[in-house]
Amino acid sequence: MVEDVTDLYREFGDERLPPGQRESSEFPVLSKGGTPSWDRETWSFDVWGAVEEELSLSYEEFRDLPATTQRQDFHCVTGWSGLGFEFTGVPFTEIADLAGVRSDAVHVMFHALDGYTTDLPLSDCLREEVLFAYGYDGEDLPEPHGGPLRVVTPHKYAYKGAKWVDGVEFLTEPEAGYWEQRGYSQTANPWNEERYG
Ligand SMILES: Nc1nc2c(c(=O)[nH]1)N[C@H]1C(S)=C(S)[C@@H](COP(=O)(O)O)O[C@H]1N2
Ligand SMILES: [Mo]
Repeated sequence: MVEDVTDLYREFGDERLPPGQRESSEFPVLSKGGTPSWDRETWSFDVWGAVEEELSLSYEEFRDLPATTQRQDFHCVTGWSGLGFEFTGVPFTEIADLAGVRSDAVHVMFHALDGYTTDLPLSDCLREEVLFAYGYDGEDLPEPHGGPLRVVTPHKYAYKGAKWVDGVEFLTEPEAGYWEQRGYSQTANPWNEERYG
């Protein structure tokens, strides 16, 4: 079953397409560097920081977690939006529940295989549409798009969705990720055009 969350824009604005965005029929690849390689045997997904129990899950263990398939929009800060992409993955809330987020956690840093990081307030992560996605259009997520695992954040500009994600750090105070240190917005709400911090 595919859950359609393309109406989430109603929480933020009147138009599905955020201001200053144009619809793209393609799904372009945008990375700061090349596509990193990974090894199914040694890959692990780690959760640490302000949690009751730190996690380290193998690829198989991660794939055994409860998953969902959603139709979502995708808004790149450079101005293109993809409408109605289908992603399959594990909800952020599932990981948060497994690790037990401590009451002093307020912020989250995502870590990726290419050294990329991106941060969000915890409340922006604890939403049903924030997924650790391993599937796209019913197939394994292509590696240039972040396979084996990426984050999707349809309520935010897409730089908040770390491709090749393999770590989540819960923080007791905000820290800035890769683009956020270089002037991009920490909150990144497309309907408020929060492109720069
Ligand atoms: N690990 C990692 N994640 C990343 C990036 C990156 O360079 N490295 N680029 C970000 C940016 S700016 C965008 S727009 C989206 C692009 O995702 P796509 O290549 O699947 O379109 O990934 C985001 N996540
Ligand atoms: Mo981007």
